[in-house]
Amino acid sequence: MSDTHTLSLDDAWSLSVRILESNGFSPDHARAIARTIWQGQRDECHSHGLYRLLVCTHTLKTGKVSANAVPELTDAAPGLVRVDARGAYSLLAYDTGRPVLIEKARKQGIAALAINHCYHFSALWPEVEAIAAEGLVALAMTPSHSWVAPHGGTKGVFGTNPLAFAWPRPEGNPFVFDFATSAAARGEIELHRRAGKAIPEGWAVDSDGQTTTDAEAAMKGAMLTFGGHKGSALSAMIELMAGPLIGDFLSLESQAYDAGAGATPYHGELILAIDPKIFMGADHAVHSQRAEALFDAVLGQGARLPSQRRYEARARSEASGTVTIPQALYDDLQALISE
Ligand code: NDP
Ligand code: PYC
Repeated sequence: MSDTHTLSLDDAWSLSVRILESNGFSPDHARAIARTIWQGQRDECHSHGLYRLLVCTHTLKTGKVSANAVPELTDAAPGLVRVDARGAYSLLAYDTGRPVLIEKARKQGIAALAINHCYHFSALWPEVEAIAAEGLVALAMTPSHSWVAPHGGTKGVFGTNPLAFAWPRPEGNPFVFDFATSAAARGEIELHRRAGKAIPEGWAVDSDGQTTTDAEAAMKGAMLTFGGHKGSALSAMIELMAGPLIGDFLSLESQAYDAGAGATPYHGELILAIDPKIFMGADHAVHSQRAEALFDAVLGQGARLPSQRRYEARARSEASGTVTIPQALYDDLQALISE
């Protein structure tokens, strides 16, 4: 028997919605969650693709996340829209706040969306890409659980704290990067554990503070930041900007709130949108071309842009109309369908 399973893109969508709805998520939440999971799988971001259905349904079973809370939007200031997710996953809150964020950024050049009281499991690139599709520059960040040791330490303080950025381009896909500020996303370690594979050195230390390549020991110990003290400082910035600044939890507080349930992290998210037409002024087209020269200088020497792999994966999935996942994951997903 093959150790992989191929599904059509349509079946990946309907399987995701069916699992989420049959486990109790409201249709609106199920669709908002399924959209980001489906996009992740389509772009071969396996740590935030169909695998996350296991995480979302587990979190629902812990009784922590709301399956049906309706997000509450507040127009907090000319440059700030807040959406209270009211204890649900972040995606519906993001969908609720994005149109107002875009309108505000277009009106005054820059605006922020603060999402509060949300469970957050998703990749951030779908969010910044959606804002770039409107011609705006976007930056998004969020804490998680305190799995990551500060540079020089061995105990978790920071989350895996992703940072995502999108820059709209005159032609084609936007320039997008999206990375955890840990050496790798927690999801990558989870996938290594599921596959019984060793993790690379430099990702984590065990509970005695010793470097480890054992995924299980890494999950019990502490993850490490990317780029040493630089990733550590960026991670601290994300804690502050998407934590206390917006009146929400740090990763340490999210971990304490979890109280061993093993649920998705619970905290806030900060998303900024900038209208380049307002910032660049009358010479917008000229400055936009200068940005293109930067990308040409990268590509011209054989280096690649971030998201190039992802866009190629997207084109491949769309051409074949399919996605492929491990058979063991497919079996686990089938077991999640409750009638
Ligand atoms: P990766 O290290 O796989 O990739 C990070 C970024 O670097 C991507 O934009 C990637 O583009 C780019 N990149 C990779 N290799 C190169 C290269 N050789 N040259 C140029 N660019 C390159 O991601 P992470 O493991 O750090 O994160 C994975 C996902 O996990 C992210 O989407 C993140 O949002 C999510 N996450 C979510 C969290 C949450 O709390 N919600 C917490 C932590 C992570 P490409 O994709 O094209 O390779
Ligand atoms: O992969 O680090 C991760 C992660 C944390 C929360 C969601 N994904």
